[in-house]
Amino acid sequence: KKDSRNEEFDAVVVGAGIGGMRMLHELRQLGLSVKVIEAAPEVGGTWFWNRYPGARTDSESWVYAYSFSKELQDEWDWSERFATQPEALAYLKYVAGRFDMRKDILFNTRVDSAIYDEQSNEWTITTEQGGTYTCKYFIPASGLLSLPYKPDFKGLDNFQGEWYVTGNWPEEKVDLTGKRVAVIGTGATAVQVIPIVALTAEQLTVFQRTPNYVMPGRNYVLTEDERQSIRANLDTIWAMARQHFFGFAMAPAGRVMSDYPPEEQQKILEGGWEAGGFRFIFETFDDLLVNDESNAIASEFVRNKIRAIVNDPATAEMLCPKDYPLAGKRPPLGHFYYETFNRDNVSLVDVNNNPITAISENGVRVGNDEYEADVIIFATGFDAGTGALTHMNVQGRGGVTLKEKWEHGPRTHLGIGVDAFPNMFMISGPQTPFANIPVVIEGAVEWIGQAIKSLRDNGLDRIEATPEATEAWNDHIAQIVNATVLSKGKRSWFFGDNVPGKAHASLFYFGGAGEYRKECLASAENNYDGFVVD
Ligand code: NA7
Repeated sequence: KKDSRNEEFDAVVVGAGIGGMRMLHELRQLGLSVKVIEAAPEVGGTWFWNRYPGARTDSESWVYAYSFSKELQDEWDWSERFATQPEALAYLKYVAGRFDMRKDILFNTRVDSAIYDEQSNEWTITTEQGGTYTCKYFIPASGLLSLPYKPDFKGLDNFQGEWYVTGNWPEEKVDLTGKRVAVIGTGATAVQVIPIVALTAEQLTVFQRTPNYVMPGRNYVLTEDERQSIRANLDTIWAMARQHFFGFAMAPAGRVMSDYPPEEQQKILEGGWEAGGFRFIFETFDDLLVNDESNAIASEFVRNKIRAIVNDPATAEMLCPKDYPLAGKRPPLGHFYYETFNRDNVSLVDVNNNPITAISENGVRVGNDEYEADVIIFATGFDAGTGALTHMNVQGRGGVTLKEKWEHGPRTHLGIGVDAFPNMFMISGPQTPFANIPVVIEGAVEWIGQAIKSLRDNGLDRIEATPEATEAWNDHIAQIVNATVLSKGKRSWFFGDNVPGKAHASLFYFGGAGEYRKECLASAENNYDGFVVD
């Protein structure tokens, strides 16, 4: 059934995940009329689609949440240190109900195009379902990791078994009991999938191209005492998270590696390893991401842990990353990940030098070898940062599209605006920080809300990034990332290197979420420096 509505709003937001929902709330507070357009039948974004076994947050649950409402924080209890996908989704559904959001969300609707008209200074959004919506402010909150990437292996059509993509996992339960399962990929997603699938599958074969430095998650159930203590300290927790480089409620370690003798270094690293999660990186030494020697010591520490955990020495060596530093790729959090390779029903296949050549009728083909499987799970990542945006037909002034504009990598100012795209504000757009996402989102949403309010209060109706500011932001981003180990990874999706043909460019601002917030506020305080407002 075609939806031939033509409706007008102050703002159209794309996506009802963490970003779109939060934006809706902010704009309503300002009294704007808003329509949120969402492809799924429910809110949740990432947490709606990524229902694969083992999916959970890698941020501690109490900071993987909204901070805008004291009541909401009082009402909600997290049950574990790292929330499971069902719990993260339940939270977002609760928020949608609590703030009566669904009445402004159009579900099961996918945006096809968003076109700016200079004469009317309006955006026209069309959907695949045939609807047309005009608005002044176009706000994509379409996600930084929302368009799954699946390699184009030949032969998949002939595969006799079932296959799944983790980022688009079916709502119905997938029963893997007694099946021979192949998992392709060993990124943050696969690292969550593998230990859970291993528990029920008859046989699990993992195809690894690049090994990762997997940090132990050390998840636990929160006790009532812990929950009360978190609640009592929320102001401090959020203040810490807003200042932290990656948006976590962690304080700097206050020390660097070279100030300590080797035995002390190992003791401190051991403490971080025991603390679990990203605390190994952020609470041990402050120079792991910027000093090659410090990083090398921490990287070797992780390799030695892998060697100690994994019984078979050949498998252990295969699991050890050797040709790039810790944090050169996004480090996954594991929940008994390395231990899983000690199970009799789990095997690891190195496809770095011998790539997967095809999917056959019976399984995965690597050169002349065939690995039989009843089920193949593609945990092969996302077209990160820009993918969701360039796959919509977004046209700015003069008909230029985001896709054309970003052919050689994204160009934005503050990751929020793009020159030639007036009144478009991106949430979690490329060139914003990659960090604990809700913290980054809330900062962006507040900034966008203030910008719109400021336009309105001053009788203005257009804001647009300047080309000069856009180039400067791009240079700034490149300079920062080159001073860190993040630029020394292999096929890192931080740089678009995981998708064949995608331009190599930093998709994120790695100067720290706290610094980023300051840069955004400085622009606003300086009459929206870097933007033309008229
Ligand atoms: P990632 O981190 O991009 O992982 C994808 C994995 O798939 C990675 O191990 C890839 O190996 C592997 N891959 C991709 N293409 C192939 C081919 N052709 N052959 C073999 N292996 C392949 O995605 P995730 O979903 O795990 O994580 C993304 C983020 O989402 C995560 O960090 C969280 O922030 C949420 P490669 O490393 O490219 O050699």
